[in-house]
Amino acid sequence: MKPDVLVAVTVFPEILDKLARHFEVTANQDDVPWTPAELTQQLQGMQGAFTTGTVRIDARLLAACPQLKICANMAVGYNNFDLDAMTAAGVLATNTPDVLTETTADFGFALLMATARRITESEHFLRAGQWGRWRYDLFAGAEVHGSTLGILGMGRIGQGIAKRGAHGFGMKVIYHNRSRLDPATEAACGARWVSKAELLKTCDHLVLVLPYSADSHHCIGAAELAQMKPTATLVNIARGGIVDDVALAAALRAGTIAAAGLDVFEGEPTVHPDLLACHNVVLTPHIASATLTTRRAMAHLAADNLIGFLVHGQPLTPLNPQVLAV
Ligand code: 8YV
Repeated sequence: MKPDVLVAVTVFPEILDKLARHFEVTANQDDVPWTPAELTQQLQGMQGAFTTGTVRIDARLLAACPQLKICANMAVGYNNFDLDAMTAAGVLATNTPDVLTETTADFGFALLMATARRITESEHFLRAGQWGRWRYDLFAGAEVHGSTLGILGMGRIGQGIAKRGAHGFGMKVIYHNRSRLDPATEAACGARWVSKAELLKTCDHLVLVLPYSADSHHCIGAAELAQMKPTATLVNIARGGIVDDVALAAALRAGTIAAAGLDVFEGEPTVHPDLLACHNVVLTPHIASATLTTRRAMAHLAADNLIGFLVHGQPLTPLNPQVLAV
């Protein structure tokens, strides 16, 4: 008998075909937003779940779904998983590292450029018919090449952004991370480790690429923004909640920093009205990994984790491999 698998979000049809070769598949191709109770209901009898960052897996759900063996996230971030609860319940968690690194780093850089050079703000001005004449300071932004790029969090995506900045744009790259990179990797990234305080006060552009956790919650708030240069830009492609959005909007209004580029938000898809009211912020709907090639690769990796584990006993990218040893 084929194991039962729930695909909790809409995916490429080819992924459903692939999964159907191994599993009895229940899909959510209409993208119905399930409440936790509805998700629990849908998961009854399922051994596997295909999830993304919007699907919360916690202790209460796990207790109600004792037959569940694996949740395969189509995302590298996994703060939607209570990993400790999953491990305690013997449920394997997997994510999709590596396949999105370069695409997400490209987007981080695109957001930095758009923010520093005021691209969307000037487009809105033009579309609104406000462009009357050339002016020497019309939408004058911040220099990117040769400036100082700060990176908070220095995993694979952070390193990709560092390389783009150092080698493509001749930027001085500084970073802060709990653990320092080894000297060879630092050299390859053209990056130098500094304290968080030095990072905040020195950089011209700060990109956030750290995972969300209780430790990183609001790690950029009013106090941190106040340490930055008034000409600085802030880019968040990591997770909502890492930045205090209300404090950021206040800083953007007050000119504490010059501009921000945000792909992620606290409480998304709702965006705080204070941010929507700011002209000096570029806002995108959590699309840093969104090229069809990369999203396809992520979806295949998540599906391959389900097949690898439920059919062959061997997942590709487990987050809690201790579950396999039991
Ligand atoms: C995903 C992401 O598209 O991989 C991640 O962690 O943030 C994005 O690439 C998103 O999480 C899907 O929910």
